[in-house]
Amino acid sequence: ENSSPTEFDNPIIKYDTDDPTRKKGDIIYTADPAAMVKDGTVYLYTTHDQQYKTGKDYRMYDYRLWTSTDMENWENKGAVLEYSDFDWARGDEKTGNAYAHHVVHRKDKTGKDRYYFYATVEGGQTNEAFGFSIGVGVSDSPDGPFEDPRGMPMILLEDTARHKSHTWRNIDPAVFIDDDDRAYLYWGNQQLWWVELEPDLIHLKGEKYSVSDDGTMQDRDTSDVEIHTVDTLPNFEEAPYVSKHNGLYYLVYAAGFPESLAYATSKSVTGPWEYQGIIMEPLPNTTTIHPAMFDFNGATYLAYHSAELPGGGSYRRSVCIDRVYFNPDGSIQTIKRTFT
Ligand code: FUB
Repeated sequence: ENSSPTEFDNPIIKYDTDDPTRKKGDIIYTADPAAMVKDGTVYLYTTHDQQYKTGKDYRMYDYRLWTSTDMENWENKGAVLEYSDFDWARGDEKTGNAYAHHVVHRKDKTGKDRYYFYATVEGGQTNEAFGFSIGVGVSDSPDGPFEDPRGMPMILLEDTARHKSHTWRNIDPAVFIDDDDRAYLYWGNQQLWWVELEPDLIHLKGEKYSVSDDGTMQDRDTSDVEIHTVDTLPNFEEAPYVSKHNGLYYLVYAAGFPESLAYATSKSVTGPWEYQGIIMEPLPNTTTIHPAMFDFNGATYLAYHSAELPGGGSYRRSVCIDRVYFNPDGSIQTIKRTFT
């Protein structure tokens, strides 16, 4: 219990430097936390808000990594992936391109560690349409570099055209690997979708394709891929995150707008998901909240973002962490925010 803090110096990420003489200009705005735990270390991957103070939309170019072994001290590992690392990404210095992401780890058949970075990036549509796609980068190190083994996105506008047809519907990937080693990708804005992944974690189950000389895919065909929807989550807005605690599956998500934090539970990773309620109300200065729920050293934590640093706002957010406490029936208590 000593190693599981109950209060946090929120927001936990404030500066883009470890130099103790830091200045106001060293403030970094981070959002959309995704946690990966491995060998006694928490790897917290965040997006990076680079909007000017008065800007009216997201400007996001790279993904940042912060690591901790005690949940109190965070080491700044810098940018580990940029939107332009995807050849198919589209954007320029005026547009934001790197939305929320998720990172998982698995050993390959030879026992080698592999890290899979699922990212939301604009571009890569088959018909040159504007819109967000979900792509994947793979690395043998948690801090990258991540390389795109597909050469094209995993999820395109055409895959979800039947529901909620706006161009930012395919955002916010969350991958969960179940105890039987089967893996699932969840994502969506205003509609939650999920699909099973192939054991290689880079193809959708049932996806057909041929491979070109450089090993990347071409002629992608997803007509045999089963894309499921989850329709039991009231006010589902975005940012799904699936985890398992004490034998029960939890799906936390951003609900409504401005966003609250809601959750559902299930006995199976494929649902049905039973709505359980709101555990955090909208936060100061930001319309979004983007949760990640994870275990570390025997305790459960919630990472999310507020916008409470000087100059903060909906496009200049800050990652926070607080503890999650379960009731005996598995329900989650309202999250108590802490500031040390
Ligand atoms: O950070 C950009 C977008 O805002 C994310 O993809 C959403 O989850 C919301 O936090």
